[in-house]
Amino acid sequence: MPEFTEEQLMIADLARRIAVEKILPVREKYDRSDEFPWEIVEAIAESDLYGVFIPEEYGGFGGGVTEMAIVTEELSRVCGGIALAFAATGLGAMPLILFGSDEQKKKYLPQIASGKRLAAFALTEPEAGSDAGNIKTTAKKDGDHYILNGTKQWITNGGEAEIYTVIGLTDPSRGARGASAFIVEDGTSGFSYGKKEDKMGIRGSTTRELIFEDCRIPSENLLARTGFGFMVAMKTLDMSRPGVAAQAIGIARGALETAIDYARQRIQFDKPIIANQGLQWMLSDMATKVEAARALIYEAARKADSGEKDISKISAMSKLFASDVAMEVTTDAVQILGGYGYMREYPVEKMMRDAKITQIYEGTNQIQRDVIARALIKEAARK
Ligand code: COS
Repeated sequence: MPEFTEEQLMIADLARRIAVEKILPVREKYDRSDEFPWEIVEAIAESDLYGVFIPEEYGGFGGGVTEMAIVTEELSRVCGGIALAFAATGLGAMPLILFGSDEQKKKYLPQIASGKRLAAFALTEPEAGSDAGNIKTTAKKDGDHYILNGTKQWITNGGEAEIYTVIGLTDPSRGARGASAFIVEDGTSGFSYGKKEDKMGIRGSTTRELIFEDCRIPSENLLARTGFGFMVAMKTLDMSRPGVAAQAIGIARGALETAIDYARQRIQFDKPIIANQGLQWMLSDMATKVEAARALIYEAARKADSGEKDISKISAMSKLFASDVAMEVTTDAVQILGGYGYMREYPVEKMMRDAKITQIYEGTNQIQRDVIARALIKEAARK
C-alpha cells in the first residue's frame, strides 16, 4: 500500500463508497445497455470528487495526479467503464490545468470541479493514432476567431462532455510543429457529434466522433501559444498515463478479489479449490504483480505532482506495466472461475474486456516502450 496522507485516505474511502454503494448495483445494467451513467456522474459530483485534481483557487481540492489516480483506481475496482466518466474528465481538464491562462482557468475549471460540466480531450483522428503528429484537423485564423475543420475519432466522453480540448493545425505546412490546442464548447456552431462506437469493453463510457465543419471559436480559446499544440498534448499524456495505469490496476484488484472469494467457496474434489497449491501460486503471482504495479503508479504520480520536469519515462512505464498486469490478472481470474468465469453472470469476463483497452489507449503499449527507450537513449547520451 502506498503511503497516503490522511486526506488521500479519505478521498479513497469516499470513492470506494460510491463504487460499492452506487456503481456495483448498476454496473451490469450499464455494461449491457452501454448508456452513459449520468446518475453516477451526479453521485461523484455531489461528493465533490471531480474537484480532487483541480487547484483550490479554481474551486477544487488542490490535489493532482495522485488524487486523480486514487479515485480512478477505487471506481475501476468495481467498474472500469463507469470510472471513465471521472477519469476522462481529468484528462480533458489537464491541458487547462497545465497551460490555461488565469482567465481560461477561472472560466472553466470551477465548472469541471463541481461536476456540472464534463471535459474531454480530442487528439486522435482516423489517420493519427499512434502517429499523433499526423493530425489533419485545421484551425485557420480569421480575425479574432479560428475556424476548425476536421474529424476527431474515439473521443472518450464525446457527446457527453461540454468542454473539449481539441488539437488542430494552425500551420499545416509544419505538421506537428504547427499544431495548436483550443478549448471548444459543446453547442458551438459547426461542432457536431458523429458515430458512437460499439465497444468490446468499458461499456457505459461513450466513445464518439467529433466533427468540425467551419466551426468558429474565439481566439481567447487558444491554449498556450500557436505551435505548442503537440507539446500540450504530449505533456497532457505524460500526466494522464498514470491515471490509465490506476484504472488498469483498479480493474485488476477487482478481479483478484473476486477470484479469491470464489476460490474459497468453490468446492471440487470435496475441498475448496483455494486449498490447491497450484491455484494458491496463481493468486500469489497475481497479488504480487498488482502490488508492484501500484507502487510504480504512485511513484509516477508523486513525481508528476512534485513538478519534476520530465516524467515521460516513468509515466509510460506505469501505464505499460499496470495495463499488462491488468490483462494477465483478469485473464487468470477468468481461469480461476473456470466455466463460471466465462459467463456474463460473473463479473470477471467484463473485467477482462475492460482491462484490454488499457493496453491500447492513451498510447499503445508499443508506443510506451518507444517513449521509454527514447528516454533511456537520451539519458545514456548525457552521461
Ligand atoms: N513532452 C514535451 N514535448 C514532447 C514530448 C513530451 N512528452 N514528447 C515529444 N515532445 C516534443 C518533442 O520534443 C518534439 O519537439 P520539437 O519539435 O521541438 O523537436 C515534438 O514534440 C515532436 O516529437 P517527436 O519527434 O518525438 O514526435 P513523434 O511524431 O516521433 O511522436 C510519439 C512521438 C510516438 C511519442 C507520439 O506521437 C505519441 O505519444 N503517440 C501516441 C499518441 C497517443 O498516446 N495517443 C492516444 C490518444 S490520446 S487519449
